[in-house]
Amino acid sequence: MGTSSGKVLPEPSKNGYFCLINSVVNFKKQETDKENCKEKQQAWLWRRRSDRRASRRAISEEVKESVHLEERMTNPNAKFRAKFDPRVTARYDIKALIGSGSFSRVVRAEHRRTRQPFAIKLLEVKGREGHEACQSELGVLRRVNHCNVIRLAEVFETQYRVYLVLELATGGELLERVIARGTFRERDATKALMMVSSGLRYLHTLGVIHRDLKPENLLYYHPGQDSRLIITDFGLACWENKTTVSFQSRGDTAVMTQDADFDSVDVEKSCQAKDWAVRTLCGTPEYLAPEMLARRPCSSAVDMWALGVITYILLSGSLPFDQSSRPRLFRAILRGSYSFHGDPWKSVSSLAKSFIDRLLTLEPEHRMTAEETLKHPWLVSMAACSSNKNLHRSISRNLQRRASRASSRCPSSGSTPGSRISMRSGSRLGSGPRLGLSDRSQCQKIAA
Ligand code: PIT
Repeated sequence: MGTSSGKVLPEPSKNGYFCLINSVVNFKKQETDKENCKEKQQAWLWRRRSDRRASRRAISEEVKESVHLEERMTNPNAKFRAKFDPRVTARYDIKALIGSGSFSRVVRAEHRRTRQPFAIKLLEVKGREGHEACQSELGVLRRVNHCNVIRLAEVFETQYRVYLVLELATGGELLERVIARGTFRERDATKALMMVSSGLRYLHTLGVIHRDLKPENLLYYHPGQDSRLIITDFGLACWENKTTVSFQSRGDTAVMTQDADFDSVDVEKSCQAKDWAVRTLCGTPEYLAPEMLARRPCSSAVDMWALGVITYILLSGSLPFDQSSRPRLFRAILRGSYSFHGDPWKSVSSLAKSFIDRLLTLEPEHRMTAEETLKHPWLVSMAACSSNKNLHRSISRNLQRRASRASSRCPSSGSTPGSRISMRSGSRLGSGPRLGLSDRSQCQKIAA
């Protein structure tokens, strides 16, 4: 490193030296050869200059290469920078990798002209399946505009990659913040849930079902106390069929049937039976609604079930359905068998428990809607009449316990069922599993 093209010059070609010596020797003696040699000299000088230029180019390439190598060794971000289309890098300065999976990466970037920060999600799209999944995600993102839902600024598409320029959320995941605080009371839970419910009410009114609601998909916009909470990751989202979309079992294959007029293209693209496999085979089944497991009609109520699971976690640091094997876990979900036993449930108000019960209701038609959650007395009062007990110690202890159990069961992937209270960056719990982006992308691969 540090080689400068001015100091280390390339060896001139033998021909070049030969011509020079030749011309010096003969210069005075043979006037007649003067013109001849002049031409040769010029040719040599030209060659020498071009040799030098070529060598300089070679050196500068070498220097560049070694700079790249060193950058790659010292800066892990250099590798993914190369993955960006020049159109994207012309407009955005790629700063750092903030999340990655098998087919997607999220980077922090800065708009070169306005200096405004953004998150760019890079999706590797392969084959028809990949394109369709991506178009469906894009279709949803292009239409949403709400303070509790991630906003899309622009999109760049190439044959094999799609770049989603999104608003940048820097406040961390919901559970990260719970852990980071010294205190956590029911009131704090209601604040967060109000924002999620508000985002969900908006999505459901629009006809969007998120279908992958979990704590790691809920990000704070900024690190301040008053930050809004944002719903992200629409990779499994679909448009709700206002009539009925049902899955009928035909042997091993589930077939989607639809009753009446609706935007069949979108629904067909996203609400396919294969999504069931995606969610159950390698997704996060702890948040799956019973009707999804039973392959019954799927509606926005599946998000409300997931919100019930999230509320349970938020107040206790543990999962309502926490069986160590998938068959047992699925059975528990299908029966709706959960309890409020153990720490810290004794200290949690019955209003909060009623909120959870109204969400973890087996029949989707009887489950609270997003609109109804916002009218539930626990949320409306912001837990004013509820327990003011600091639940922080029990919550973090339960989360910590789960993280260490998960990592001892499956140290590398953390993909054992029952291990899924995850934080994308896992910074606080250290050994906790990291799902989120990587998990979903992997599933799309398996399902395709
Ligand atoms: C951020 C910060 C961050 C992740 C994201 C955004 C990801 C957002 C996202 C991911 C999706 C999607 C929509 C948004 O469909 O750490 O600002 O898969």
